[in-house]
Amino acid sequence: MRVAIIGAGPSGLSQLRAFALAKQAGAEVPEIVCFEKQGEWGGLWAYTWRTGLDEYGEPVHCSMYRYLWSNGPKECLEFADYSFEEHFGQPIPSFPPRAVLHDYIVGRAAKSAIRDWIRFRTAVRRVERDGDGFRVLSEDLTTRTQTEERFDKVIVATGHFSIPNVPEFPGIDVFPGRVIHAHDFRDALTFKGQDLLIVGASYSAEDIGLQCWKYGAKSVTMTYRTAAMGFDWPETMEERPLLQRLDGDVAHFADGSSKRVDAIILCTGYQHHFPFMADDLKLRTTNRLYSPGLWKGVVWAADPGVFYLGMQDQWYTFTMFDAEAWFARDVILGRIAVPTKAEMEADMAAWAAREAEADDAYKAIDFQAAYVKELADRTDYPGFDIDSTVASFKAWKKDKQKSITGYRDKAFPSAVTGTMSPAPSVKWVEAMDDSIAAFMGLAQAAE
Ligand code: FAD
Ligand code: NA7
Repeated sequence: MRVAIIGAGPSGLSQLRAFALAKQAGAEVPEIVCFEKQGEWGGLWAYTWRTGLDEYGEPVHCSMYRYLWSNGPKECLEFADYSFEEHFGQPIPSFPPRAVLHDYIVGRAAKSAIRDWIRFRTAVRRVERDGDGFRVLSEDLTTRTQTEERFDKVIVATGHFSIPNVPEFPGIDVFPGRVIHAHDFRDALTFKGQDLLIVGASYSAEDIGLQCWKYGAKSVTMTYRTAAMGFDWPETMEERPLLQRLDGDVAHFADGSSKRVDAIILCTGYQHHFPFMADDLKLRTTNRLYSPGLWKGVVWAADPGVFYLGMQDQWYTFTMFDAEAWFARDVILGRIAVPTKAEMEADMAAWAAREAEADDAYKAIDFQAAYVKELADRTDYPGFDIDSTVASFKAWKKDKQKSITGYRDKAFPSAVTGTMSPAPSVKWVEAMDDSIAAFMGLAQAAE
């Protein structure tokens, strides 16, 4: 049997790890080929300064930026089979910067013999059904050669926070300052001393707005479509109802107010985009907790030889990708039977109904925890204290309400080791250096 995995980000790496551990335990595993269009593994966490198109003319995948600190407690994403303490050799604070999380992700990957399964700088161009298997067309970006191969199963792990959703507003075409989407934001210092307009009211708006405030923007005005985020913002940050139009450099809002701005960042989310998947295999979904058509959120019910990983709106990340990857592996190895279409439909309908009831953040956390638990319980994924992660998530939500600039200074217990994290010795608002060395220095100082 041959299995294609598309993407070597956290989800694809979870999948490779799941197969590697089964092999190590003596199972007969299929031949695996992982296609990764970037030159390195780690997905979004592999930072690049590039924006737009990369050196091969491919859309740049990275949406991350400098000075990005984890926006949730690391204890809620900790791998059950590889703790932070094991990786770093000591307990570290709960909200690490990007480089630390990147080191952790690739650190676990490097422990398994999976790198040889990855074809780097190779983009998948087309996946379609071909009899009892799939035809996969890929392109080696360095040689520009295309290869067509047959696989028995295809696992899509290409992420969904890379292709921007870009709305238009009257007057934006002649706005005299810079207009970018969050996908192309790299360095808050670019906006130092400027009056900044941010469109959107979710994680990107919140974090990029705060970043720009922290690194010296003169003011940050955030404009919302549905509801304000409602945090107790620092003095030079504020929220206003939706932008209606721009007259030159003056933004006009739905409440009749206006504000002169120097630059605009559209933090308006991303699209699930799979141009390489044939129509009948293509997931079509918005950013939600339970995407339609995926049995157990993973198996493409219309054609169960296709799997999607990490396609949910994400409270849980790495742990959820692991639970999904272990589940997909066990379906492929025949350890978990795929039920009839009717049974899959009934199960998906039941989960969709639960999703409809998860109408606030606390219920959404419970929903996703139940989902992760159901999948993990059906495999040999190591047990971890998921109730502790639920408690941490809920405490974190409350911490943010109390202090949007101070929540990253809190500490949480590991659901894997039980160890309480140290508090950082330098507060997030004062920590300007996002390197591993600086963070580990802080971690040591906090002991
Ligand atoms: P990705 O990380 O997107 O990886 C997908 C991989 O597929 C990439 O390597 C890409 O190159 C490859 N690929 C795509 N198309 C092709 C193709 N056609 N052929 C071959 N390869 C292809 N999560 C957290 O837990 N904590 C955070 O603090 C956090 N912050 C975030 C901040 C930002 C700005 C963003 C955008 C996301 C953040 N996330 C965070 C969520 C993030 O989605 C996950 O942590 C994680 O990166 C998702 O992993 P993935 O493997 O599913 O997708
Ligand atoms: P999200 O969470 O999908 O949020 C997108 C936001 O963009 C949300 O507030 C939307 O408003 C807003 N949006 C979308 N279209 C428009 C238009 N046309 N006008 C105004 N506002 C709009 O994406 P994020 O980038 O914030 O977060 C994605 C991930 O990146 C997340 O996991 C983080 O960890 C980092 P709505 O509230 O729907 O009205």
